Amino acid sequence: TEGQIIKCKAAVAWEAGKPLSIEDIEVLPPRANEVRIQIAYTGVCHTDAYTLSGKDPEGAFPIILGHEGAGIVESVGEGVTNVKVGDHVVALYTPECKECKFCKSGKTNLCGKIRATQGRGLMPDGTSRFRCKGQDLLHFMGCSTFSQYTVVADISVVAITPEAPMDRTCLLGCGITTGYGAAVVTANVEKGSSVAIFGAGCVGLSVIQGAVKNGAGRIIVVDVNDAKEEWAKKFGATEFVNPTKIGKPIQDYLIEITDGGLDYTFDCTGNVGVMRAALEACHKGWGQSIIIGVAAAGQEISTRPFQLVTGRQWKGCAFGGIKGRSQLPDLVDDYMTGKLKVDEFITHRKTLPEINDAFQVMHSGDCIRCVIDM
Ligand code: NAD
Ligand code: AHE
Ligand code: ZN
Repeated sequence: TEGQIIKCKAAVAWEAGKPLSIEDIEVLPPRANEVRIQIAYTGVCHTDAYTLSGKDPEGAFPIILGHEGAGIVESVGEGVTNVKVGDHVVALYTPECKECKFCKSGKTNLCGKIRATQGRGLMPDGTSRFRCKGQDLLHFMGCSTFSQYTVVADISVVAITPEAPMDRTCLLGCGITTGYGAAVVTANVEKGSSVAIFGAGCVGLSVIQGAVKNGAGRIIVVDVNDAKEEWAKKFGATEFVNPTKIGKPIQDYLIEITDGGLDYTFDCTGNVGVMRAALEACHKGWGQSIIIGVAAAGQEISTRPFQLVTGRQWKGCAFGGIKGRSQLPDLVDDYMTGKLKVDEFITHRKTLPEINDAFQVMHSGDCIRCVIDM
């Protein structure tokens, strides 16, 4: 199939707010510095639902969504040296070119090389590799894993050990890595410190896992869904609070029970009111609040500047601050040696024709991650 157009199935989002439709599509061969991947499994992340809803300012249609995928390299374009045909890979929505100002800064995992075209749903040369019914389809977050075959930039892919089961490693493409990295890399939670995590979905549970790894003392989980208490405790949370059942603002409650506030707080909800509460629940003088949740277009955060004047810090991260090509293989190894939980996050499994059901269960509240067998 090298150098040829591949015909396969993909879940196409023709317009905002409508279910995906399974279509026969054409996937063009990879051009220079591009990689064509046969996707084996993909997770469905809350961000896919967010963009499908039409609330993402960068969301455009028709598009092939999905950014949490693992698969096998089918062919590579000219000049590709980091992966080869047959490699088992994870797609990276946060690429790593290792040569731009961002990559060389040592201060961020964001890479600037292809961000502009990625945001417009195009390959780095400004064109698409997907065709359906006579028209081009857009790429999503440089990944488009809701297709049996996809094409990505070579800097947007990392090879991992073929021993690792791809129906698990796909989840390292977003949710698990994001929360774990936010605790371990972005916050770098110290031993004995106190942590509060708002929202116990895949991302929040992964923050717990990172906080446990770094030896945090108190790990308090805040969620409006009582069913998340059991989940939170299973991952190592020491306490659970339902903010609707305490009769006062959650930040006041947390400050009371922690003698002045938390060392670290994390927003894993995407709700700007929660983000404010998370910042204000931080300890005066040093508490840090990390925003992970993605808020809808037009939403803004606010607090009294006095909160920052008195030493609280507001931060945020994408993909947990993890550099995909440099650091993801180590996370996969941690999974293989039993040091990183992954299997525990999978509550549902579906096939590609059932992908709309995955969006349904995601909104139901009892789904942590649904893995799609492509
Ligand atoms: P999820 O829907 O599975 O989990 C969200 C949790 O928050 C749920 O348990 C829900 O009950 C809880 N919640 C909702 N409102 C709440 C409130 N007011 N107070 C407390 N808890 C509340 O979602 P997820 O897949 O874990 O993703 C979480 C967020 O992170 C989403 O906004 C997603 O778009 C974003 N995200 C960001 C990145 C990144 O790189 N920054 C990566 C992945 C996901
Ligand atoms: N396009 C949106 C922002 C969406 C967003 O923040 N995406 C995160 C990843 S969420 C993964 O589930 C991200 O990586 N952001 C950094 C980046 O460069 O996009 C908007 O508001 O425009
Ligand atoms: Zn995601």
